[in-house]
Amino acid sequence: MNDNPKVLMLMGSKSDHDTMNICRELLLEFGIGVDYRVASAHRAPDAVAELAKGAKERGIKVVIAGAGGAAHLPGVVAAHTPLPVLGIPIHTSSFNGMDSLLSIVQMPGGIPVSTMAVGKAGAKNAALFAVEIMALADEELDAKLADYRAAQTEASLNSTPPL
Ligand code: RP5
Repeated sequence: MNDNPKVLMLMGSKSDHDTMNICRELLLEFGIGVDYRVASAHRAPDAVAELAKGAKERGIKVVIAGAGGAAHLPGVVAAHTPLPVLGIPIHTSSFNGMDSLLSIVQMPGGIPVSTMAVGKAGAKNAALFAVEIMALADEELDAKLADYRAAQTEASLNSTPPL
């Protein structure tokens, strides 16, 4: 939990933490407060609805939801809030995350969820996507994002193939 969270991060199970924490840590690097919780759409549906319904009023700007398998959490959250919802499909041992991906991506028209890549790349990109959204109205954050991108480009150009 954080004093002034701008991003609400929900995951279906504590078993999603290793992936979701990549996102949390990157948001914290950008100085963005995060409310980080387990809230399962199936095991605790009323709590999920309550968190989603109250998010905007308490100053949350973006919701990031990660789930695996029958991954209904991002869609259920989106049904209860007008805030942008980013979905992270957790990698699964049963179907390599294809189950999570299809559960999150195929939303009915009218209730959008922005679906990230499966697994750790998706967690990283969810953080960056949230930063991009918030940077539209925050010049300081916009400058941090530009620095991040420049450093990433430099690191990429300076890297060499491991021959
Ligand atoms: C989903 O079921 C969770 O998001 C998790 O990825 C998956 C398995 O949960 P556990 O059985 O490990 O708690 O709801």
